[in-house]
Amino acid sequence: MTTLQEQFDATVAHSDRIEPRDWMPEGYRKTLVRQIAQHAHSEIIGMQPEGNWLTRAPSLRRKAILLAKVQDEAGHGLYLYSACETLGVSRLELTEMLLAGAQKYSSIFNYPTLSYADVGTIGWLVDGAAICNQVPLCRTSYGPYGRAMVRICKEESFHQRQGYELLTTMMRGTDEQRAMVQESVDRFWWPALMMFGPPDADSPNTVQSMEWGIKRNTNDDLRQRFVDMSVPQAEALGVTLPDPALRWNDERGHHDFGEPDWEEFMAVVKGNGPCNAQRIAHRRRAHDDGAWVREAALAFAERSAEESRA
Ligand code: BYC
Repeated sequence: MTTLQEQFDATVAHSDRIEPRDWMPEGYRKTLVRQIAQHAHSEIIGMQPEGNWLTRAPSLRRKAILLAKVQDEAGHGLYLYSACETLGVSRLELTEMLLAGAQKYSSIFNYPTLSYADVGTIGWLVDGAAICNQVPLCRTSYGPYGRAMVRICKEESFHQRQGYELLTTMMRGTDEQRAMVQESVDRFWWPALMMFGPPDADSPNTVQSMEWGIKRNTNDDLRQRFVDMSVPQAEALGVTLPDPALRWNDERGHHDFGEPDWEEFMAVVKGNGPCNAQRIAHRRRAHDDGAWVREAALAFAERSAEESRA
């Protein structure tokens, strides 16, 4: 007779899916809760830097695009919180852990958005990095997470295109607009590379997460893929990526590139980035402002249940 552990191992080895009612090791469940919650929080906090420009969009068309994108991020957060709830933890508990600093969100959203070009750069580089990281997650071993990722990736590719299209339009504009794009790319390039997490040698979770089929690639592999993908896009756009070490390596068949500032990354992850305090304060305010909606929904559900019992 096979043990539960053996059944789990066989499912993972065959790249089949683990589903919510299947037995799973406690470490697997905890790792998933950590990663999916962090991902969900990132989508929700990620609405803030771009939401900052909604009232100052340069045209009705740009405003409609940005509104749709920011709303999509809210949807992504909700799919991911739902996937996480299948692991036995409620959305309210997850939100409280975020607000208490017990769970993280992506470092990238702790940087400010200083010009409208940042909307384009976030679409191109931040959503581009997100796609690179998330396409392999469509094949993650946990069913609800993988299925959420399929839909999210489709929407992310629209997000990336709108960003690239905005930057292309600005690059065809005035010298001042081109300078805005370059300045924005200069600020976002390195933080975008940090989105993939620490170097493999300093990543405590990668080996185990790959064994469990939660992650399908290492942080460094995906970072390399992103650099290789971005270089020709930057050339087509006419911007310079701010890395003097960036060059094609014929032997490796990849671009060599410089080292991100990992001290800065650690500072941001620990809560000391330029906007950490602002992002969490804003999230806490939104949560408090929504208390009456949660109470009303709960009261309505209780009354409906009572009425149907009667
Ligand atoms: N930021 O062992 P490691 C979006 C933490 S949303 C902050 O390599 P792992 C979008 C990590 O949690 C983008 N923390 O970890 C939304 C771990 O901490 P603890 C969000 C980071 O999990 C709106 C420690 O560092 N995407 O695209 O194996 C608008 C050691 O790291 C970061 C996802 O969440 C970071 N960048 O690998 C636009 C994707 N990196 O808890 C766009 C799903 C690492 O052990 N997540 N840490 O203390 C993943 O793929 C993986 O969790 C990561 C990290 C690759 C991010």
